[in-house]
Amino acid sequence: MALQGSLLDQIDDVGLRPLVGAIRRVELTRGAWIDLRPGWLTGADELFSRLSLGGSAGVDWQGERRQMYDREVATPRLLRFYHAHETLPDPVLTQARSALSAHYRGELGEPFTTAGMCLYRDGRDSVAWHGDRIGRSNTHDTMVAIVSIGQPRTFAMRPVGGGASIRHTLGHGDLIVMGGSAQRTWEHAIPKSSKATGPRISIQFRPYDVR
Ligand SMILES: O=C(O)CCC(=O)C(=O)O
Repeated sequence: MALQGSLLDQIDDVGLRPLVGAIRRVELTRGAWIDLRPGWLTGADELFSRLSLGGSAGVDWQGERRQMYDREVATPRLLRFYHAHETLPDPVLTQARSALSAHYRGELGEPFTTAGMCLYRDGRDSVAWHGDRIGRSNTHDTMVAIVSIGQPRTFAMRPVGGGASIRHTLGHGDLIVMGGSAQRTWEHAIPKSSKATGPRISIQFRPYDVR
């Protein structure tokens, strides 16, 4: 997988910039909101290299299959889900989870615990419109925080039941947090791209029993 690096990433060690004072909140409809913190993670290209290695040095990426009408097809992205008790594949991800838990403690009332990871190998990899509605997020407000590294991809959101979609281009260490009712009243997707597109990894931090 060829990653075209960002100049900014090349001059930074892997780490985190501050959250306080650097987050922009966008209120959506029906009690949903997003927080945006571009370039939160520094050294994103270096982290990408570490995580995209297979085997013991990186992440044991797994393909998934799903039933589509009468045939089984491969899900178009690779995945690895880290349960709360598992060690995350890089110390900076543990720091990121702690920093998010500390920053949102008052508003969320509980820590982020799990880390879902997705590898989009090129523009053909994608995820269709959905809300993260397994568990308490099906009935309660919550937060899902996503850090994107690698090539930027469109992160699209639209209201459930219809309405204009919004789009943000996320990669190279950008953070988006979906909050309030966003998992119930809005949907999100990473659309396919017909342009030449390098690989992207997203890391999603969620509280217990939200998926
Ligand atoms: O890759 C992303 O940023 C979104 C991932 C996502 O929506 C999911 O895995 O539920």
